[in-house]
Amino acid sequence: MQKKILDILLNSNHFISGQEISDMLGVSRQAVWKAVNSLREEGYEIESVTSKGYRLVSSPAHLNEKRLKSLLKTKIIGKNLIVLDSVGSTNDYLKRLGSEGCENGTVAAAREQTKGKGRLGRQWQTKKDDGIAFSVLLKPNISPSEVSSVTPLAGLAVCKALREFTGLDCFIKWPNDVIVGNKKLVGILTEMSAEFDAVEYVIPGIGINVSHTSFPDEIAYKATSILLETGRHIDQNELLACVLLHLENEFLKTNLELTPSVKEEYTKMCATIGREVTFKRGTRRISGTAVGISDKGELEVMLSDGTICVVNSGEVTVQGIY
Ligand code: BT5
Repeated sequence: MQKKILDILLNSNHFISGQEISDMLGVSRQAVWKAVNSLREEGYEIESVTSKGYRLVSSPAHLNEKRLKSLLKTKIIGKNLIVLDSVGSTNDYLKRLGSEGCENGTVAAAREQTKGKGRLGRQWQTKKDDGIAFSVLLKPNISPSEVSSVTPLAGLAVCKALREFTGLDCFIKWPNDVIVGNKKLVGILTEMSAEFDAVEYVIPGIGINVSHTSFPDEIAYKATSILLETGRHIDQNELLACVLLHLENEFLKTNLELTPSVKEEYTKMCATIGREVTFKRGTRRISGTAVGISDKGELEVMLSDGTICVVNSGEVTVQGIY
């Protein structure tokens, strides 16, 4: 009923009376009034003027399950969608569902994370409604060694979606960031559960900085948001619908394989490739030029003697980026 009233309001650019709506839907005016109030509680701004009726002024810009569902164009990713007001970590939340047999493609998103996780025990920090935090449950028929393609594919999808949606000149910083200039806009943390040679589930978790006007001191020099970069407030539901569509395209296109054409696209969008990088091998620090990614998503680095070294840990320093 709320959904039907919302559709009517979305499709009319003038006032529409409570009587007209109640006639269209065959419900009482009291029921219309109640549903309008519920929509207001969800963040829809609805003007009501005596003798004219109702008019939709604005939709909620923060994550909202109903609105996001109405915008989704995906077939699998997000068909089962959960939007939480607050959660420790969307990755942890989805891991629980994953081990309870929840379906492939389930998405859990949250307006707030109280224990947002980065890699290696680090933190992912955002305040309520400043950023989008979400995770996707994938149940692919691949072996654990093939799971390393998920982060590059997610990075590629998010980078494409952000370019399309915001017009920003975003790039991927191997292995798991999307950056603008030399600041981080997105972080990705992929976790999995596997037994012997079978993957039970893989969960890419993605944090996008949207409406931050500032960051805590310790990350301020290397973090940025869409608002800071564009000066524009955007609807998080529209952005997430766009990101999920791109994720579905990348994940389904190649059954999670990094095919030559995917690698070519990745290389064009990767800020790390073509730069001087430094990484650790045992106790030695080695420098070289990043030249590409392997079929497993590892960074290929050319050393001064022309040999190619493959790096799979994220602890690579890139000259010119944080
Ligand atoms: C990441 O780790 O960048 C992975 C972040 C993944 C976050 C998503 S949100 C949804 C899902 N649920 C979770 O609990 N996590 C995922 P890493 O490469 O280790 O980078 C972490 C580092 O980035 C921190 O140590 C800070 O230096 C910095 N950082 C923290 N919060 C940031 C932010 N909002 N923007 C930019 N940088 C940030």
